[in-house]
Amino acid sequence: MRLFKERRYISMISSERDGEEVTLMGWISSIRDHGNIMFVMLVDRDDEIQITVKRDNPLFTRFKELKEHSSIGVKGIVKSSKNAPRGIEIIPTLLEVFSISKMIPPFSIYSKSIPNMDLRLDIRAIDLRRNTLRSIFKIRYGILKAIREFLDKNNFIEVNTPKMISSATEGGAALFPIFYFNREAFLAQSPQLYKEQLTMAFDSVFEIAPIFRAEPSRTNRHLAEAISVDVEKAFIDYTDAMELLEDLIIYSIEYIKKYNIKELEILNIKFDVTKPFPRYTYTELIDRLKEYGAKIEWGEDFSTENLKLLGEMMNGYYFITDWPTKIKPFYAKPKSDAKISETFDLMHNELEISSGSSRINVKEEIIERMKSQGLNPNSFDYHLRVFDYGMPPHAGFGLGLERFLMTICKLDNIRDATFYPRDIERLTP
Ligand code: AMO
Repeated sequence: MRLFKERRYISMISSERDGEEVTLMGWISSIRDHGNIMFVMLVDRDDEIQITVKRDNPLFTRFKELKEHSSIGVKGIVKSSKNAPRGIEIIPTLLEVFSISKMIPPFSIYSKSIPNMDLRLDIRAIDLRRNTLRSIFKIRYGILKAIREFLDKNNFIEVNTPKMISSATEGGAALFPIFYFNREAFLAQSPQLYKEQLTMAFDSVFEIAPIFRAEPSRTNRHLAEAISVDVEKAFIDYTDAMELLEDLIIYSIEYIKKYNIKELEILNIKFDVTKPFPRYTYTELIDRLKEYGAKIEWGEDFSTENLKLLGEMMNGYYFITDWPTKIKPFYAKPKSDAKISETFDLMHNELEISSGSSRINVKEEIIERMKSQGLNPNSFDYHLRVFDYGMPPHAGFGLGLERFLMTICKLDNIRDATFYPRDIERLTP
């Protein structure tokens, strides 16, 4: 269609184009009808513009029939106007109606008050027209571009690993079983073992892909399907991996500060993030929590209440290092004092956004660790096999993309950091 070819984005229209004829596409965000004059706001993916239709305009009666959310194309003359938003308006000369909306959403996507999450998710594509949400997802895209650019500059290559797998990597509880032809298989909880293997061929690898966790409870920080940024590198240990992760976080923040200025303004976000991020050992924090009167013993994972307490003590990003070996996965490398491991979590206040470790690269040691966690080494034969061919020392981390985005955009609910959230109660849309 000719009209489509002529299309301009609203953000390209400014008072410099005064008098020019332009073609715009989008949907109607609001209509103000004053009898003899109508103001129709047209939005597209990044901006909004006023279309002013007076009674003497031949299109007046056709504009009268339109409803909010309808999708239209408009050809018109750009006119400077002091009273219009952004100082410009469009005087229409042609109207193409693509789709008249039949329903009014059960909430206004333009109001500041945020309606019930489930109501919004039921018509997510409409909810995503909300300016704040569109800003969040543009920042998400900025972060993805930054991560790829950063890792590319550091000589990583992007890989893809199977999402249908035969055995658990992150503990058995949170697995999704699936039918795989005539046998049982699982959705991958992480690309852990594959990314480790790939360091044998490529040295430095990363993957940005879904991970699946059958989380039994509905919380504001867990999804059943999340995106993980997995990074793995040969010939480094967990201290190098922490530095790499820290640099990746800083690089991403600098990137969006440069390329997402408008979105950061809409969300009213300012950053004050510098490195190095503070590093605390697990043992240090247990002692601190105990001083605070918290109920926790060395060897236990932090409960939600204890994480809240930690969140109150901290300000921004920090690492928790050197975790008890027994509460970390079998592939994490124990220190010379085998009770403690070369592991870390990157936290932001009370939220864990990444975890990583030096990995075991000796077959007998990893078999030992599997057994001590009640896992059957035979079901990992496909993985253990490659240890016989020169497995290098290596380390890496998994960064939860949605959780990272939550810390950037200051979101309380992880559902606003993903397009179509999946949780125990939600499998649609
Ligand atoms: P872990 O299980 O800690 O480690 O996961 C890594 C990061 O992924 C994110 N994440 C989640 N985000 C949303 N919903 C979930 N249900 C969810 N589960 C995990 C978190 C978390 O910090 N293989 C290791 C990583 C490694 O050692 O390289 C792993 O999967 O942000």
